[in-house]
Amino acid sequence: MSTYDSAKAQFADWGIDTEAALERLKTIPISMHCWQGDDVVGFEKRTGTSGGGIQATGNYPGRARNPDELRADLEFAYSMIPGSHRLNLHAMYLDTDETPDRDEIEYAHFAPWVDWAKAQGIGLDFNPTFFAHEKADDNLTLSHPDKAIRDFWIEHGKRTREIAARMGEELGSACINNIWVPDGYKDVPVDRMAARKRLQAALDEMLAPAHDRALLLDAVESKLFGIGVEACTVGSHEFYMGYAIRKGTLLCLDMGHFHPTENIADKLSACALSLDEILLHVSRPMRWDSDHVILLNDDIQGMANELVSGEMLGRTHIGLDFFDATISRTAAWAIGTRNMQKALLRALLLPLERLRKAEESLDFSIRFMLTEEFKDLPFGAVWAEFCARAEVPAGTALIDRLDAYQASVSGR
Ligand code: RNT
Ligand code: ZN
Repeated sequence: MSTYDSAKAQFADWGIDTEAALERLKTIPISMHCWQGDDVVGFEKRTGTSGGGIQATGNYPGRARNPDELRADLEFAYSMIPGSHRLNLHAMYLDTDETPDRDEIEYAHFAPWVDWAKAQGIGLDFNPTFFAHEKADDNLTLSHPDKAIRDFWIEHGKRTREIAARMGEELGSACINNIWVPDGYKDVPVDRMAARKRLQAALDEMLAPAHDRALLLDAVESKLFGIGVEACTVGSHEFYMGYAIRKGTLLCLDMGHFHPTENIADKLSACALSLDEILLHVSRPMRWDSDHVILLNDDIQGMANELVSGEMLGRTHIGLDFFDATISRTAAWAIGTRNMQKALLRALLLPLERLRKAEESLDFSIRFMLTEEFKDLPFGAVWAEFCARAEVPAGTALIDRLDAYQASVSGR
């Protein structure tokens, strides 16, 4: 009997069909973020400033310096990840010899990405870039008191929506355009209301042009605090939660954007009752919004369990948001994305019916015994089978491949 067949039999003893779990896992796309590949630098041919509190730490060799290098790295990373996924692109990753400012970008500047995505058979997601620009140096963009600066960023946002809608059309799959602005104050502001009213009005204007939801899905992402915005973030969770419900946009829950002791998995069902669709930025905050590469830890597992038990997979879009420049960037993508998939697989293999029954009948002893005893089941064998069927390596073979690729790019 093969290792997988033996695992399959063990799960079957608990009434769980591993084949059904594997089939389901195949259908769940993960939107991999382009910015892990180059430390959130982007390809604008202008001297950008980092700004917005977004900065990768480390100087590991092999950073992608241009779109071709980034695409080569992405192709390799996808080939190490079972299943079919998406790419999440930021507007600062344009691929053109032209030098448009943020309020001048057009679809043509991103067309090479779409051609590539078509050839790869993957969908694209998109983001306006409201940081790393001199007009964001005050850590204020859409809520800036200066109307000219607000208008500049509104125009940027409108253009990204047009570009995203065209991407969705070309690829036959709705493109999520996720809005995150760094706006906030280092020290205690006097008029939070005024700032929030400006942000609200700017968002209204940016989102006014109607687009087909089959092509474009707008999302808004909140944050609690960050470097330089310790006292107040204009686009806080409450701000965007209300905004998304009123305007019918997606709400993006970034796992690093809450107080470090908050449980983001717990928020899913609570938010989902008032929202049609949700976007996740799966990330790992360590003491603060540090964007560490995700581990297969309790936070990630808790999120996957909620997605499955709350039946929210059909309306939750899973995106990743981490960046670490102290390790191989392609390994970060491959291992991080695989961790999300492993968590989903484990969630799909849970004895949910029995657990639910125990909880409904207030038999918390059985619930406790089941969850803990279940941890001994051979999940690894089912995961290895998933990789083998997708012709993707696992174990030492995976490590050898990741290591060899890193060696091939470390001379950059
Ligand atoms: C920043 C947000 C945002 C960014 C990316 C690059 O705190 O998490 O999602 O990480 O847009
Ligand atoms: Zn995020």
